[in-house]
Amino acid sequence: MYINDICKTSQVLKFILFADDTNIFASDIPTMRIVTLGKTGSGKSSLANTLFREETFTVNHSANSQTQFCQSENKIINGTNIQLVDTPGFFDTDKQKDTELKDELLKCIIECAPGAHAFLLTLKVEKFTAQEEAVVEQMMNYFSKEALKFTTVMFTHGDQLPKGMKIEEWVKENKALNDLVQKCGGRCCVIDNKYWINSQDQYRNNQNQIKQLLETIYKTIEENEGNCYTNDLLQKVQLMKEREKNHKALFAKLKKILIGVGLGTLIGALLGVGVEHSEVQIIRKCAKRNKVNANQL
Ligand SMILES: Nc1nc2c(ncn2[C@@H]2O[C@H](COP(=O)(O)OP(=O)(O)OP(=O)(O)O)[C@@H](O)[C@H]2O)c(=O)[nH]1
Ligand SMILES: [Mg+2]
Repeated sequence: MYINDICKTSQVLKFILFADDTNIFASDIPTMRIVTLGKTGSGKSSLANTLFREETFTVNHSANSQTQFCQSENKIINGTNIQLVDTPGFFDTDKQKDTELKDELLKCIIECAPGAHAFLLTLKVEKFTAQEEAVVEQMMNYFSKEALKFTTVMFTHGDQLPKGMKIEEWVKENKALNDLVQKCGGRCCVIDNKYWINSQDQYRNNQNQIKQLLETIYKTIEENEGNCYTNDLLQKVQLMKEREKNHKALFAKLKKILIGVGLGTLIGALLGVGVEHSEVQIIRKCAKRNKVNANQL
């Protein structure tokens, strides 16, 4: 059962929010697909762990290393089967890593198909320099207008927020940040994966903030009439997924088809930029060039 089957009324929404997670089987309940996105080290995996309330996702503590793989895990939270796809820093500009990242992005596309119900774009609460602004601008180039309707800006390192200040007030102090949040329908939340664990201050408390985040996501789903973000390519991958249940085999098949397709093109496939027209055509051309049956896609 998918979210759109059940998420149409606010009564059902309340059921989801306050359900008891024990004695629920994953197959009986809706699946909500969430994808973390953002720069390396912005706290994507830590946020995923805070949401899951356990150390499921790999966090990088070393300054030099970074997650090179996409990790997809499921957990029932508040009566919803959450499938969380944690991604590496797809928006980093290290060209040498493009080949590895491309494989990971392909895995992410397979896990996400037919599409995500929510994208969590993570940024740190920190001084928003011209360099940060440029990174955000670059990221925004990949988000289609449609994908932005499913995106929430998630600020990590909330402890850096000046005392007594709410995240919305802090965001308003910087035009570029404010514009970004407005592009995402004003949806933003704050968390501190390290310091807001058992805080007495209700605002600076992770569990309270996770509740806010889930409410924001449920509201987003309701606004999107229960649908996930999808496009032609993601739907085709979903059809392939239904035919080929083994994701490793499907990955090998898609990889063969997509030799020569650039990382940027694949990010576009996940987030919709150009996907309605050029992405699918480019991929079909590649399939032809790589002598793979394009009808597989
Ligand atoms: N103080 C503080 N540290 C955090 C927070 N979130 C993450 N960190 C730390 O920041 C570092 C990177 O965190 P990750 O969760 O691995 O970041 P990431 O975005 O997944 O990084 P990549 O997977 O490499 O792209 C780790 O040392 C975390 O402990 C936060 O909210 N507050
Ligand atoms: Mg990570």
